[in-house]
Amino acid sequence: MSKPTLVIGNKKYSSWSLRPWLLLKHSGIDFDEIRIPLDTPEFKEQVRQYSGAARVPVYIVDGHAIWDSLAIAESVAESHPELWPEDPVARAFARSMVAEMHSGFTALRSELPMNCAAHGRQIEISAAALSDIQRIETLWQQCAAYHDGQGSWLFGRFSIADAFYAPVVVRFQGYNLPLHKATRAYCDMALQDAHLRNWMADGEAESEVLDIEEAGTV
Ligand SMILES: N[C@@H](CCC(=O)N[C@@H](CS)C(=O)NCC(=O)O)C(=O)O
Repeated sequence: MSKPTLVIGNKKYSSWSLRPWLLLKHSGIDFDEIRIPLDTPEFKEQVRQYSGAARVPVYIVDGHAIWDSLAIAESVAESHPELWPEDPVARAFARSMVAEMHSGFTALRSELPMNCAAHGRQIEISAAALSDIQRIETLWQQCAAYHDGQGSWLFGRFSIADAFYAPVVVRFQGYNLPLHKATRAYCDMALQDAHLRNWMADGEAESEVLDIEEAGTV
């Protein structure tokens, strides 16, 4: 059997690519990476070789493509059930907040692009983006009720919820935002994670600059 492959976009900007990449790393799965830079004339043609949806990420296992970050996460969790909290109530909460991330937070996502090269930038945000941030802070606080007592991630051990909110951690360190102490503590812990640090370092080293993803002032 060949090694699985994850097709990703720019590490600097591709928040949807970061999610499966991080959970694969935390699962100890050995995989190859194919990086297709976003926003180029060739992007669609290149990514269509792997998925008709023409978006990254795409995960290829035994020649079969799994596209969309949530489908990849659920597929990986079939052989790595520890990626979800063990307790069914905690697991349902984790699944709900992952689904909410996957389908929502549009103001946050459009006004505060994930940018691994941004650190503490000044930015003006709308009431809608502030409301998204407050909702995320509430969710993170609510996770404490389901903590398994084993670590500092949202549910204790690292889970798909941490992978799905990792781009939010990158955003929260990228822009100067009014955040609760508990939010900062979770972000500081996550930013110490060796895998997330590697991704961010690779992203920061990338030479492409996409104006549409650049927000805030240094
Ligand atoms: N729902 C998809 C979203 C994937 C997505 O929008 N990926 C972006 C990069 S972060 C992309 O491929 N953009 C290129 C395009 O839409 O042309 C997922 O969860 O994987």
